[in-house]
Amino acid sequence: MERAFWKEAVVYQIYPRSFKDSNGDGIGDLQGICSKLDYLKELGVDVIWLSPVYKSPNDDNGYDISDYYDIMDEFGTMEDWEELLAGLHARGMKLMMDLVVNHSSDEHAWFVESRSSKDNPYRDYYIWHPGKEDGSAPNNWTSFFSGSAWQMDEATGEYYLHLFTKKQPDLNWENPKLRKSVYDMMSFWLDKGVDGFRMDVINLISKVPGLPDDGKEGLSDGSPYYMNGPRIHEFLQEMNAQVLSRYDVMTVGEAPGVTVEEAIHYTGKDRHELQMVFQFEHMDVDSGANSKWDLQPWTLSKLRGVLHKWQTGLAEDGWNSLYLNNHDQPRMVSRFGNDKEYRLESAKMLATLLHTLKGTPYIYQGEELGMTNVKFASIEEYRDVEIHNMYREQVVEGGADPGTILQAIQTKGRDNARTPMQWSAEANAGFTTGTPWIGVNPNYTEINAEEAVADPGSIYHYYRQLIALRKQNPVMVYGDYELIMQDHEQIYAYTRTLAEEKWLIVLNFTGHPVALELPEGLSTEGGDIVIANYPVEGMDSSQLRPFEARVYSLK
Ligand code: TEU
Ligand code: CA
Repeated sequence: MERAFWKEAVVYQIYPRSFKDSNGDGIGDLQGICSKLDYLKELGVDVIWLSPVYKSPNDDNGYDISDYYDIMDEFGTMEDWEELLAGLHARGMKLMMDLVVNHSSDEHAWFVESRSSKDNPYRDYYIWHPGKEDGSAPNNWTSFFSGSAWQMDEATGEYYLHLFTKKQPDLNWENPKLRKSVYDMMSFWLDKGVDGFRMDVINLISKVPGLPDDGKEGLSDGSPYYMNGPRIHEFLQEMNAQVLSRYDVMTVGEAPGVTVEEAIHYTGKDRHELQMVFQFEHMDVDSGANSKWDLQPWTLSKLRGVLHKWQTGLAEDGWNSLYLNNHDQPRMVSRFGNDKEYRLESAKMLATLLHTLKGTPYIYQGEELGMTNVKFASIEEYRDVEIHNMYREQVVEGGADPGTILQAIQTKGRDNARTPMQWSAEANAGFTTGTPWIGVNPNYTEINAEEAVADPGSIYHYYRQLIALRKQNPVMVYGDYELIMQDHEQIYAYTRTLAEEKWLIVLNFTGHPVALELPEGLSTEGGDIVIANYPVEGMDSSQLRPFEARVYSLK
């Protein structure tokens, strides 16, 4: 067991646009965050991961960066950012910045140069290709955000690659000059005192040479040709040698499509690449084979199967990141809990899972309040480019039933996570004095931070307790994970063991009481409850109540 700060830490993700508006323009900003630092400190989190705050035309809310060295106008100035960093450091917290270097904005100076002529010195900062003989796109890859991943550019008559929107051209990592530019930029921020990076879709940066496709007619998934591509480990090791190893930093790479075997290559002790990756397998348990919009019921067996595989897969080498939602996912309590009859219980149960699996927990803003999915009644109320592109493709061009598609958006759309943080029962949930850039979830009158902080039984206080427990109990961080009752259809149960200390975690994933029968050799007799989401008084050791969660320290 090698101890490390980043294993013991709890991370809190801020999506700045939706966190807190300080000047009434309806958009969250850096001064807004500065005004909430004591709230974060009270919660007890150690690290803030800040979604992008760099200059951006906001085609994808900051994930399209037009200047990596400057701050987005709507969010404030470099001075505001420095104040934020100093405020965090003064409170003993750290700051992880989002590093978005698979692509930039098409408004970045590099791209403006690159597209201007074929012999421009920045031409090879991006991925250009002539069309096929008939003038069609170079290959059949789809963009993550609908349609082809290629866009024809009139200036030079060639196509450029964009795995995300047209306004997010992919950077060419084959070009050593581009790599050097990225490393210089990372050093700039690290020299300013940044404590780490969350790296956006970092496992997509290496594309198979020649950019082949699967030969099928029509658009097709190109991910086999760019996910965990041929030079990915070389690039990350180079980045590590040239930048990361010179600083004491925390790193997590977002890695859609990553397998356990690959994750060990990214995060293994002797690999000198990253500390953690965000894997996506547990986010796929309620999707059909083709798309996240193809709604499928999830089962506990499926969810547990994935989590268990990752727990055991990274037990010896590598390290897990743990998350149940973020700015791209629906709210966890609406997805895996019950946001109606058992919102409180199920949010706490899921929080227990998040904090007692082995790995580093990542909390997404509002999760600690049990914020829920929103149900906007019409497509016009949604803001996300992914949602609008998909709607256009499916409904406007494809003739799909608008009601069915709207339901998929209400269930899976990214805007579920992006409604303003609910601070109080005041107008606009206390997020802004102006008109919020996206609608506030109408349930803010009941679900908000002011209420939660005042109520000792709230989800917020349960998170505080879990975070505090982590600081006092190394078993929560370093204890070995072992699954028990592996086929149970309602209960997820496991133990964590470190030397003499053995914890038992039992989680009822249903809205019904369920009998609790521990396997032979395990007994809660004489054990203590470490934390639970129902009062300890009246606890029946033979039964779990709806969404009940208990953590025992066994004797
Ligand atoms: O997301 C990349 C990604 O693969 C997904 O999470 C994606 O947003 C989701 O599957 C869509 O269904 C990252 C960022 O987290 C996301 O916000 C950006 O839009 C995207 O990269 C492009 O930068
Ligand atoms: Ca603002």
